Amino acid sequence: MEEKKTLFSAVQPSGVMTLGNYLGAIKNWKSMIDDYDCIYSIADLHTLTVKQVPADLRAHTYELAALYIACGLDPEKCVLFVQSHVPAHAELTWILNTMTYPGELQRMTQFKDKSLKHADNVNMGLMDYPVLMAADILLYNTEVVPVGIDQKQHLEIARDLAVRFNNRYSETFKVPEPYIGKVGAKIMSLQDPTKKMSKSDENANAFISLDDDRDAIIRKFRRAVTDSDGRIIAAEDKPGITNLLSIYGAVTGKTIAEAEKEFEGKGYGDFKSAVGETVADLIGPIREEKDRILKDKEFLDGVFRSGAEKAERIANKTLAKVYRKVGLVQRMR
Ligand code: ATP
Ligand code: LTN
Repeated sequence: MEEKKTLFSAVQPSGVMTLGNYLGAIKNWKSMIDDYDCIYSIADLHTLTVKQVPADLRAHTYELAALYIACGLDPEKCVLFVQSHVPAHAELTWILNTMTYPGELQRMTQFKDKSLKHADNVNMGLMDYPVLMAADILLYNTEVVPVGIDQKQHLEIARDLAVRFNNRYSETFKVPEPYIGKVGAKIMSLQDPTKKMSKSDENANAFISLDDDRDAIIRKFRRAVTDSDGRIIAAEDKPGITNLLSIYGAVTGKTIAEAEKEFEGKGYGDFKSAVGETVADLIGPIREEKDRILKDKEFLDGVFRSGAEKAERIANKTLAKVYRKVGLVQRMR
């Protein structure tokens, strides 16, 4: 049998996932499980780059795991683990840090945005975020990384570091490719459709959380900021309507053109309600399943344990190879 390619991705447990995270990332992950060796992580070390309430971080980690499984990521069919449970991630980050230049990290859009947003806590970890992400990916000989469009720049760093290491020490890492879905790669805020929908937005009306109930979802869509032109078409000067059309398309599998046709002649009110209903139908069952799984902490701890064991086996092999190549003396057992 032909060997499957390895796929790696992760989400930070920085809050409850949004519709943006789902449509931009997780939805694609499920459909790739049969075709790739899939490794999905909960990037808790990344989350520490902005201030966290410790108890909330712990709760969000279990929540995200339950959500992964509720979204169809069967832990029997993929490796599902918590990043901090596999020390090799932090260890490879150190080695990669010695070959990364501050300028490469300072020009990252996310670093600039988050530095402004968290001006009281611009720490080394925030700047080093893409190097830890590169370590995540490179430890597993990953070939494909499904992410939303906002992560493309970070993936470039991972590629550059892989090539740099290979050139300096001989072929070691595979050079990973991003996989960015055709629809839903960038879902915008419902309150400011020129900004991406983000789970850390201080205005809860700006995002749909996968924890929102039916009423909240429909209310948020009814309040979504649009324009006053009245036509339901996608256009550059109509970011609000365009965003709603692409959400509708991503959820139903219809193209934007098909969605435009469906709502031709309808008013914005009806259109917004229809999008809200469709999204509520999608999220309701996922939320219920997540809540059911979340009650069983023992099950989740078991998933974490076996996930970390499987991940560690691959990661430690890569790390040992890296340590050897850079000239560190092997520890005797
Ligand atoms: P935070 O608000 O804490 O920065 P976030 O909501 O941006 O977090 P991440 O955990 O950084 O979410 O991202 C998880 C995945 O979801 C990534 O693959 C990212 O590209 C994708 N993603 C995040 N926001 C969107 C969005 N609005 N549309 C599409 N994909 C998104
Ligand atoms: N930075 C990513 C989360 C993440 C990730 C990764 C994604 C951490 N490590 C490795 C892909 C591969 C984000 O989506 N904000």
